[in-house]
Amino acid sequence: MLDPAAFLDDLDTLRGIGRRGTGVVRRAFDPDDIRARRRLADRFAAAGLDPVIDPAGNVWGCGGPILIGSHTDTQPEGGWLDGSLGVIAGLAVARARPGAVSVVSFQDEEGRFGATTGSEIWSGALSLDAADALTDLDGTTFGAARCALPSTGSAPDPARFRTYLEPHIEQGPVLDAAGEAVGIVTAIVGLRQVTVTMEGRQNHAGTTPMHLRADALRGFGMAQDAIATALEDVVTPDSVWTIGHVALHPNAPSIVPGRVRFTVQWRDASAARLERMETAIRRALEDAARASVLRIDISDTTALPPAPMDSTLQDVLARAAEREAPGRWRRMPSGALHDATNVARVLPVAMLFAPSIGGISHAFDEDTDRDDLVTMLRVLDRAVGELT
Ligand code: HGY
Ligand code: MN
Ligand code: MN
Repeated sequence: MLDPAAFLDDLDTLRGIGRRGTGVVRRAFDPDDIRARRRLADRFAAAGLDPVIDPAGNVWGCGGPILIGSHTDTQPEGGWLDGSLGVIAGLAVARARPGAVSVVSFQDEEGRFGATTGSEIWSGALSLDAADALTDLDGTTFGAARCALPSTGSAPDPARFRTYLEPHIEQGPVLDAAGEAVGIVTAIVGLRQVTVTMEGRQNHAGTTPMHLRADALRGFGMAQDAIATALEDVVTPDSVWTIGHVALHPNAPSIVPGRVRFTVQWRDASAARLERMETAIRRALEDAARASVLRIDISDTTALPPAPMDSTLQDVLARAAEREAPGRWRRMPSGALHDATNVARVLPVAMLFAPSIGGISHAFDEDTDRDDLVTMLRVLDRAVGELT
């Protein structure tokens, strides 16, 4: 029997690990992430699942052929539901349907080191050796970080599963604005990202004449404008691009900045448009560096392709949604990235969304009405019933 109270209780308990006010901080392999993963393994065991922490830090509760999950690591300022909802919903359905379900919390979905690193490794798209060389923004490698969470076994073979279902919050405004309870995902957009370093000449802020400066921050400003202009003819209203991380060196009031490092990330549903955006962005960055007399280094591109969801599974979820929330659900694309993108390489996958209040996520005040969380759980359980 499905136990919504136990499900909400488990979500609240997980929220308590790394809690910051209403939100949570559990970066992949930080002490709170590790504490949460170990506790999860215990909860899996208590539910009759066979717990495994694999070498990449993914936590598995092995049971039946329907795999349900998401991630329990967070952004540097994360919400309490992003990722956790899918894992804890999977656990609740596993308890309700013994022998039907396995559960997983993939590691580093939020990209401390890569982008959806744990599921990328499990799906075979990234080797553990290559992952070990990935670094976070402070220079720590994935290989060094994962030593803090010793593996208890190898990851299960994808062949033991039939299906992957990932429940998640929408993280955008559509369902909340429409007063709807459930989203059935049609496809996940693709993402690309580069890290850029622009270098000029660090110098004295009082004595260096303006015309002799090679100011890295000025070059950054020009690059930002150049990217926006270059993309005007390439994008649609649904395309997005973000400069989300900037580090200025040495970042002091009386020093002309000598170096700036920043990320440029762009997302779109079309693989061809992602490619055209990349050409435009790289050219704009080179042009801005030349115009501001700075040296520039642009990293290799991190790339995840757009991923369509399995249409048969979408129909199963849609039937379940119509029973649990008649007339209050829709099919919709996902603008956020998910582990389902990688798992789609090895299994048929589908996703369902619960509304995000005000469309807020990747922020401490991310939230969802508890009735909507329970509705999503019931839709998931009904769908698993049909698939069993
Ligand atoms: O960035 C994303 O879309 C995901 O939440 N990691
Ligand atoms: Mn997520
Ligand atoms: Mn996220």
